[in-house]
Amino acid sequence: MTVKTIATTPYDDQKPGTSGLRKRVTHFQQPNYVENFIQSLFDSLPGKENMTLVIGGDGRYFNDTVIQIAIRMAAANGFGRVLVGQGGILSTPGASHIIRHYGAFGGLILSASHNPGGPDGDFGIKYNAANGGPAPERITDAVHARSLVITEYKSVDTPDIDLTRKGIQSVAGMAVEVIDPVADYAALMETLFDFDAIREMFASGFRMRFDAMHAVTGPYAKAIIEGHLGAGEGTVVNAVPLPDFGGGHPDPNLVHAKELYDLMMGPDAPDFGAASDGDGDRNLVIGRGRFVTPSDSLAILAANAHLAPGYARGIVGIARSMPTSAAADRVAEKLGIEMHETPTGWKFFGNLLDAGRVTICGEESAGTGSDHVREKDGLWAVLLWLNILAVRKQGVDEIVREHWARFGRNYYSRHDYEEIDSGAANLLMDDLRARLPSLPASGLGGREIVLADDFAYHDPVDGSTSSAQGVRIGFADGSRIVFRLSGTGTVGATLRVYLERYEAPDGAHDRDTQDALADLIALADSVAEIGARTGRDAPTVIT
Ligand code: VG1
Ligand code: CO
Repeated sequence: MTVKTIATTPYDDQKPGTSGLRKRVTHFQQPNYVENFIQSLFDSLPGKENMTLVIGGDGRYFNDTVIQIAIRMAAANGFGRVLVGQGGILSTPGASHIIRHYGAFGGLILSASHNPGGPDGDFGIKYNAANGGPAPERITDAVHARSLVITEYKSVDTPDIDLTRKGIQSVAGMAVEVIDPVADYAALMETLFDFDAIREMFASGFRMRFDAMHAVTGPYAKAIIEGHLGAGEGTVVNAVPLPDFGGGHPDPNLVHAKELYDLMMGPDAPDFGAASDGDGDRNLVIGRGRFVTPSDSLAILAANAHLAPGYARGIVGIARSMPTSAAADRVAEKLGIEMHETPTGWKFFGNLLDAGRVTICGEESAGTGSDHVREKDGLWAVLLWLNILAVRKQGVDEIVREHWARFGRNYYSRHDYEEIDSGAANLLMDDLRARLPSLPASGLGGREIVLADDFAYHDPVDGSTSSAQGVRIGFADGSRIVFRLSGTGTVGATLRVYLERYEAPDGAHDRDTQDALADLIALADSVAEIGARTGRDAPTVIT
């Protein structure tokens, strides 16, 4: 094998964010931009020689180009084997499972998740370690440091491999195996859930719609929900992954999955509606006439997980990201199990899962998952819901209401201000942080303040500290406002404001969410001067 060493010059903007390196496709297309990042990563991975690397992505534009580059560079950098999904396809949770299942050294997942695709859309590269989870900050910091000083990268001169053909091919002596992206994942799901019970539910007339949003979950959902579980053909819509997601925005929220939402709220609603995002790690769950907020979904799944065979012995603990509502905390309290609050991003759950401290994790951004992989898993959440519905033989709305009656309801909403000026956004956060110590002792808007800080996380497993993870202002009545800047946006800055209010089990659970949060929304604007500093009089997206 002849390894070529090619001279390059560093870029100064290759710092991985919440979920890998994410930029416009055109940005990635700059000379050596991809090569620099991958070489910086490989340079930061001691012990990779002769090991297995998993590669796959969500099928978006530029996916196959980067896969070919990555395969050649893996060969030149001494990897022993590459496993790549057929057609270049691997969902994020699918890749996590493949890494674990085959004992790989790690994996490259090519995705910008829910961001739009196509030549003018976004692209991204994430690295997951041997546990199947997103690289911890220790690795991403090393990659960033390396990217600032890199002078050369390594590759080999070989033709592209045929990604359509399953089986083993060779690239400069390194074995490249093209694998079925779905089969191993489907087999894993079958070990966790009662497929017979769910099959029976479908056979007795239960109807569902799953919107794959022309993204990576299509083939997985078709094979599992229509194939294994016998839901009628056509249950999974928009099932073929397209390079530009059909021009849509593969974000399963009430804005971008509006068609599904409207169907579920209308007279012809099936029993259950669900959707997933670009790379398959997020989920949207809607019952007939009832949208389930991701924070509630986490709590309900945790409270009912024991109904699925994979969790029949109960769960050992729950973790949620800091901005996620405290609904799950009440479940953990009742079950008498550990509860952890981590910074935003799945990488912070890895240590807790590896150490066996928690079984179920979730984020307010529609991510839920368990210790079966080390990523959030959209289809997993949908299948767990189906399993619960099959066992409880109740509708989604009824289950949600019973949950509130038992644990109380956490009214919850996130307000995003997208593409605002980065300078103004940073200044807003800096000034807010600086003002925290001088917030009036009497409280805000008649509410007594019990907590005002910039969240810092102390990992109980490895002892590391991650600071500046978001400003939180907590009130005595259990309500809370959180402010943070997104780490996944690609243009300007995105300010996220998270609002939450607790209503006890015997309280009013039927209020409109924005109404129930109205005074907190006004308070958030006045304390952070959002309108004045961003020039916006309303959020871009409300979820
Ligand atoms: C967002 C979400 C966060 C999620 C991350 C990656 O990050 O808020 O909860 O983990 O996206 O999800 P941020 O920094 O923009 O708030 V995905 O589905 O893009 O891998
Ligand atoms: Co995603």
